[in-house]
Order: sequence, then structure tokens, then C-alpha cells
Amino acid sequence: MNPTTIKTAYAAARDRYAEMGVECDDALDTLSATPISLQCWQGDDVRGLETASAGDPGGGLQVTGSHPGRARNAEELRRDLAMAMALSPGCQRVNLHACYPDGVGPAADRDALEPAHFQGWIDWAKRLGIGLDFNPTFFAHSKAASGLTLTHPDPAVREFWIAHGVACRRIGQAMGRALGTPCVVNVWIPDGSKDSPADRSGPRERLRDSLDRVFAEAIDPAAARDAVEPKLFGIGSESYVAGSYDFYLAYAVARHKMLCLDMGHFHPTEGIADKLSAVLGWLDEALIHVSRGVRWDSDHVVVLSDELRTVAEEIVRGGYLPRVHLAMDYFDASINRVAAWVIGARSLTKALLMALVEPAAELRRMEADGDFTGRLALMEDLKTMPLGAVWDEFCRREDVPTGNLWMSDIRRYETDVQMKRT
Ligand code: RNT
Ligand code: ZN
Repeated sequence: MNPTTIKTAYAAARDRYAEMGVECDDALDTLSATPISLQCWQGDDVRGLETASAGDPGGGLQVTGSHPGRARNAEELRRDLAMAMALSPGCQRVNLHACYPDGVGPAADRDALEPAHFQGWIDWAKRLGIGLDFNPTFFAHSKAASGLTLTHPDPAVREFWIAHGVACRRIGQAMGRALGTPCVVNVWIPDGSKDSPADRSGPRERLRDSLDRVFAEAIDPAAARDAVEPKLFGIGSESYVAGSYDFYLAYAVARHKMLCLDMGHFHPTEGIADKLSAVLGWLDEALIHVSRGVRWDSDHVVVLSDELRTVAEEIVRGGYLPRVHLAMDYFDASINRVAAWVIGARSLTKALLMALVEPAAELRRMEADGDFTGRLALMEDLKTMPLGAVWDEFCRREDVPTGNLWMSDIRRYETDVQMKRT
């Protein structure tokens, strides 16, 4: 797209927003400084880089599709991630799972992982000037074959997974120190029961104790922050999940942890937007797993849905941008995997932009005056404001392709790079 056309359209759009008291340039500056963490596991269908990496991640995670071009090793995964970041405006980080070691020294089992096992990622992130986030991997392992980890009735298995959690926090802290930006270390476990359990309290008591031991060591908040991720149900844990929302909300408040709200982890009509102002009255920070469930927690590629817009609105309206960490969490193997990252990242960025150019002061004034007619009318009229022109200008300023032009880069990359992988 012609840069002059973009600038002219933007100037007109900026005037329209200014008439409502909204400064588009300020919105673009804020957007440019808002990090989005890209999930490494979208690039290889959650297979990981361990020598024994199987294909089926287990833990109830289901990846469907067989689009060619999956990244087969750390180099390919990094190249794909770099491509996705080059096509997405704004500021990205990369979110790693512990099953993606790439470093120096002999391989180690999950309970003995060290920062050195991730040196390849740390060096790469330093070169790119990006931050890393980290997740212990409580699935895709022989000791998680039963689907139980931190709640396992066998103390030896539980010890193994506690040691994994401890190791991962140290790794996260090392990443944060090396890169100068705090690494969010997020704990999600699959533990639950397919059918109605006779004992619901035992696993939860074990989980509480296991977590207390995982978190026993103090970490430097400037280097790493702990998060815990609840879930309603999973494949194979339909009747009971030990780490439910109630469990982790109480745990996070009691232990001062960050709560992770995954958009796919609630009843299908239950959104997370309304939860932000509720939990952030009690917690310092929240992690959002930006995802899209279709009928269930299917982890579809994120699109600019009303649900996503509502979450972005709540983050901006509440002034929560500095207290919310945004991380993508989906995996789709039915389309080009790099495009999947770009579509999700661009959609979330657009949702944030829409929220940032909202005439918040005017809406609040009407609300305070009891003018609910005016509030609803304005909210509807905002939907046809020239947001596209502001978005194009953002892409131009960030030096990424505007409109759908990024897809030509994807098609070229697919032919030249991804299709050559067999
Ligand atoms: C699973 C959780 C979890 C995973 C990733 C791979 O339901 O959402 O966040 O998707 O850790
Ligand atoms: Zn998640």
C-alpha cells in the first residue's frame, strides 16, 4: 500500500477521533509498547525438542490438522518465530515450554533441567532483543502417562514433578536476568478424572502441598513471576480437574501468585472479561492466555471476535495494561503455522487498538449522569469509526506489511522454506 495514501487516510481518521477527545498518536505509542508473548508450541504442534518427543502431547491436549511445513528442530522453530514476529506490528516475546530444551551439556530429564539447557533460546532472544516466558511441562512424559503429576498418589512421582517445577522457576529466573525483563513462569497441570471421583479433596490437598513446595524458593520479581492456570475440564478429565478455577483463585490470593485466565478454560458462554476487575482487586497481576474455543477448549487461532474485543476493552478501561501479561495459547496444524501466529497476534493487537481509541471519558461521563441511552448509542456508533486507517498507520510505523499484504510474504516463505521440510 502506498505510504502517502496511508498517511492521508490516517490524518483524516485522527481528526475524527480527536473530535471525540481521543488522541490516536498516544494510542499507537501505548500499543507499540504492549508486549504479546508468542507460544513456541504453535510452530510444531506441541511436540517439543526432547530426544524422545513423541507427537501426541497427552494431558488432554489435542492438535488437529496436517498442513505441511512443521518446524522439526530448534533452528526451524526460531526461524518460523522470527518470520511471524517480522509480520506482526508491536512488541513480541516468546513463550517456551520446558519440553523445548536447546542448549549445552548432556540432556537431562525434566526434574534436572538447568538454565544451560535453554542457552540456545537465551542467546537468540538476546540477539533479537526480546523477552522470554516459560512453562514447566507436566505432560508428554512417561511419568505423566496416567494424566497425574503434582496430585499423583505415589510420593515418588509427585517428588519428580515438584523437582521439575523447582527447576523451571530457576530457569525462568535465569532467563529474566539474562534478558533484563521478567519471565512469567506459568504452571498448568492436566490432573483430573475422566469419571466422577470418589475423592475430590485428596488430590487438591496434594496439589496445594506440591505447589507450596514448588514455590518454596524465593524468586526475584524483577527476573521472574509465578502464575497458576486453572481449567474447567479436559479430554480425559471431564468430570473433575484438581486445579479448578476456585482452587487456583483461592491459592493465588492466599499465596500472592499471578492468576492465569485462559479464554478457553471456562464454560462455553462464560467469558473472562468480567473476571479482570474482580480478581485484580485482590491480585497484583494476571496472565491472560489468549485463545479461542469452538464448542470446547479447542485452541483455535485467535480472531478479532466480540469476546476478544471485550477482554481488550476491560484491560484498557480498567487501566490494567501494566498489570496484565498477554500470552497467546492455541495450536492449529490445519493451516500454515506461521500465518496462524500472525493472524492471532495481529487480531489481538487490533482488539487492543480498538479499546485504546475508545472515548473512555465521554462514555464514563454519560454513565455517571445516568445517560444509558447516550452510552449505548455511542458504543454502537463507534463500531463504524475509521479504525482501519489507524491500524494501517500503525503497521506502517512498525514497518510491517499493511492490510493483507503480509500473506504474500507467508506464501513465499511457505514455498521457499516450509515446503522443503519433509
Ligand atoms: C492447557 C493449557 C496450557 C497449554 C499450554 C501448552 O489447556 O491451556 O496453557 O495450552 O501450556
Ligand atoms: Zn492455557
